[in-house]
Amino acid sequence: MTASKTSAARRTLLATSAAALLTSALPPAFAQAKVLLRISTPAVPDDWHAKMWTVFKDTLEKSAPGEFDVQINLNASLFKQGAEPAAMARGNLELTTISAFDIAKLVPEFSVFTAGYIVRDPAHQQKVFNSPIGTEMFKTVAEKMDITPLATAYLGTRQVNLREVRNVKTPADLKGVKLRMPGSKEWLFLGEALGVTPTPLAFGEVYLGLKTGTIDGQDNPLPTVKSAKFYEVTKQITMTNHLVDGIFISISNKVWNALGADQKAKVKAAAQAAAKYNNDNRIADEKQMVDFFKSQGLTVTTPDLDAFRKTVQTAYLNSDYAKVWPKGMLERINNTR
Ligand code: KDO
Repeated sequence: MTASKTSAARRTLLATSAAALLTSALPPAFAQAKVLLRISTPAVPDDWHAKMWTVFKDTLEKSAPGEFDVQINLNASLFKQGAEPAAMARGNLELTTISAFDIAKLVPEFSVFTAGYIVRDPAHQQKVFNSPIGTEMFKTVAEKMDITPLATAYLGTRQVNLREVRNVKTPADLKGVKLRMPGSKEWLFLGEALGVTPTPLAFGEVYLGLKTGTIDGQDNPLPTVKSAKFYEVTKQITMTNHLVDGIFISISNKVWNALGADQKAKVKAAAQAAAKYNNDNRIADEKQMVDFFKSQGLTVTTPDLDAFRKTVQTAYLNSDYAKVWPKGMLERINNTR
């Protein structure tokens, strides 16, 4: 071996052992690629179900330092509202919140949770989804949609929010009102059941629609009416309480199935911490929000709730949706206390 070849070999050896030293000095997570968790949601930054993703990220960073690369995308900036399940199926998205309406498109029996006046309140919602009902329904979701629901977040109780003051006592009083609903037939049916003329529009376009008058109103829980600033462009909130709405923090099975048992437990715990943060804050907020809207000059009215309940429930029970609800499911939900 010539002198120059010997010193080149020595340099290579030195470099290799330095790299080996560096690698062995690093925690194992840095030696491997981080697991990418891209999140997409239409939620606005000020909303609790947007802020909860930071809780998810921080919780996971504490329990599994350096193992996950959590990327939060709000305002539907990555995928438009409702397009998330398809993006997950294509492998372009790992995590999102899915509504019962999005699930019902692919798992028709889930439409029982899109029906008005079935889930009674946030506590009932948690009990239902943490009971065997949730386990069974989520199993079907995992099989048919290739996603795993990790936690149930309370979106809030949906109310009717109108541009102009109107005397609304019963569903008949909403006849002809162009009420914006998210754009799928399951959502539009909820609008029909309420007695309005449902008008599909993406969440991000609602503020302008209300401002310009292309729609007469929209329905959402009070915390969303505040965070998306719909109160600036509307004059009335009618407290119909028509849907105790839930969204499900869900992960694509493509990434879920590749995780170890320990990682799965940590991701699930982070999702549950995020949901709890959202739920506690939304529930507290809803309690004191009527005063806020009144202070902003809105009229807040209470309609004949029995009339709304009866009309909406009858519409669902007579619909094709009810035909595919699992036998006895409605009774089981009602009997969950
Ligand atoms: C909405 O578009 O009205 C809705 O409330 C529907 C929900 O399922 C959810 O998508 C929510 O918007 C967004 O997260 C924005 O708050």
